[in-house]
Amino acid sequence: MPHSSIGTGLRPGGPPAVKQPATHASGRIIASYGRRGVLDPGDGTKRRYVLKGRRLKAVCGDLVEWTEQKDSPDALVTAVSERSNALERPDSSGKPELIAANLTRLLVMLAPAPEPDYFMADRYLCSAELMGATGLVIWNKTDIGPDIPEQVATYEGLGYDVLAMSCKLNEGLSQLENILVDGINMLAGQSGVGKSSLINALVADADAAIGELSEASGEGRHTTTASYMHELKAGGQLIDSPGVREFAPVIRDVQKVQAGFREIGRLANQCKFHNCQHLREPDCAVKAALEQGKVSLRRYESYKRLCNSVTMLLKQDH
Ligand SMILES: Nc1nc2c(ncn2[C@@H]2O[C@H](COP(=O)(O)OP(=O)(O)OP(=O)(O)O)[C@@H](O)[C@H]2O)c(=O)[nH]1
Ligand SMILES: [Mg+2]
Ligand SMILES: [Zn+2]
Repeated sequence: MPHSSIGTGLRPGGPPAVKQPATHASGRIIASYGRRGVLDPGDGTKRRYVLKGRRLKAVCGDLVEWTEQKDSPDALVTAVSERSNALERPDSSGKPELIAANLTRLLVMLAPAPEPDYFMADRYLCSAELMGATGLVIWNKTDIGPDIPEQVATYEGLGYDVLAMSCKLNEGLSQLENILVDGINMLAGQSGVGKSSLINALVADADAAIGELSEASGEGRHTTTASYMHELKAGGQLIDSPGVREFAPVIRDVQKVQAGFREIGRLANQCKFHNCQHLREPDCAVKAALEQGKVSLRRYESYKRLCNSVTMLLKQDH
């Protein structure tokens, strides 16, 4: 190869040399909206990306491969690695829609205000069980409601970690930081419970990151409109997500709902019928435990509501 051709952009007799794209590099998706988003290449920078091809789907937490593009500064995502788990919800037509992937923990935040929607909390915890992520409950705003309500204490009784804190008073945050240090954590909960406030407290430059995101997506700044994965000061990642009222786990089989309610799943093998749904069957261990006060009536109501919505979804399919 003649030395003189280097740097001229021309090879004698051949087509113009193009800057050789970097071979495939890996990265982690930290924000996604449609075909575009932001990824972390792992070198302390952030890159905007676009997905290659119609079939690829990427969400927060996904590990991807990407290359440089000739005609754009944006990275081109060419492949998404196999996910260890995925958080999904049904879209408006009932089809599963991916929300986040590769989660270590799913944190459900509740507060004295807005009034807690325990059914929503149960649905998130059900998803955590089914996808194999650790479910955790956060009781925020202890400055306005210091006592953990009985319904929240119920989660503790089931073996979930329950953490009380106040973002406003900066109380209880370091305990949470210590739990989140390893892995990818996702924060879920009703609009207004304080998810973004917690992110602001635990992340060094959350505002900057959110600013970047709204710039790239054209959305406003305050109520969270898209998921964003933040790097925590103390280590670990935390995904902030918009408060969605209609969140539900994607379940296509009523028999599977009980696997998301650990106290119900545990009792199932003591029922008379192996396929007992714990609704109207005789000699049901779950109903017996309910009568003895060993299973919370509210949790059981959540279980029934979820069974009903799965049944409705299945009817829609036909
Ligand atoms: N009193 C009190 N208010 C809080 C606390 N944490 C957050 N807030 C307030 O609650 C309101 C909502 O907080 P956000 O952090 O925006 O709530 P969010 O969960 O991100 O809401 P969405 O983005 O809409 O889902 C704000 O006015 C916060 O200042 C707290 O510990 N105590
Ligand atoms: Mg928010
Ligand atoms: Zn039963």
